[in-house]
Amino acid sequence: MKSCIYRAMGAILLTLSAFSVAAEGLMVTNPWVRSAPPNAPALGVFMMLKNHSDTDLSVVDVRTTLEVNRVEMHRTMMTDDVMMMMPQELIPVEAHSSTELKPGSWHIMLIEPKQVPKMGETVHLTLVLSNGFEQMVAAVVRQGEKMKMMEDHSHKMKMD
Ligand SMILES: [Cu+2]
Repeated sequence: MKSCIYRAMGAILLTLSAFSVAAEGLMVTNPWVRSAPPNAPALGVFMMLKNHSDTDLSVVDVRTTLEVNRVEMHRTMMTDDVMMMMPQELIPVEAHSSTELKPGSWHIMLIEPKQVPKMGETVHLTLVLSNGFEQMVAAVVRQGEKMKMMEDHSHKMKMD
């Protein structure tokens, strides 16, 4: 009798975990890469990340099929009246919350692309999440708003 109940509970737990698989990732909307001249030293990638789960998540690593020197996660912040891009260990997306990667804020940076993709081309990225889930994102190259020329990433900051 007892084992029967346990078995039933086990079945319910299995069902629940099967359902939660769908919620392991983040909802990604409007991923895009800012178009850049062919000799650009770095490319900015932006998107909206939504976490509909009950668990705080974060992006802990980013890979791309584009040939680049490396991929970094950045946050542009105002320090002593100067806009600076600071490399980040992760991009947090709290439970039932969202984090927008946008110019002047959080963003992903593709450093030293061997070949800069053209307008309209797609860049494939993999977001590695804190729960081990890996999420594919296809970001289209398009023109950024003309604001914030300072955002165009001179990358003179210290990288350690
Ligand atoms: Cu940057």
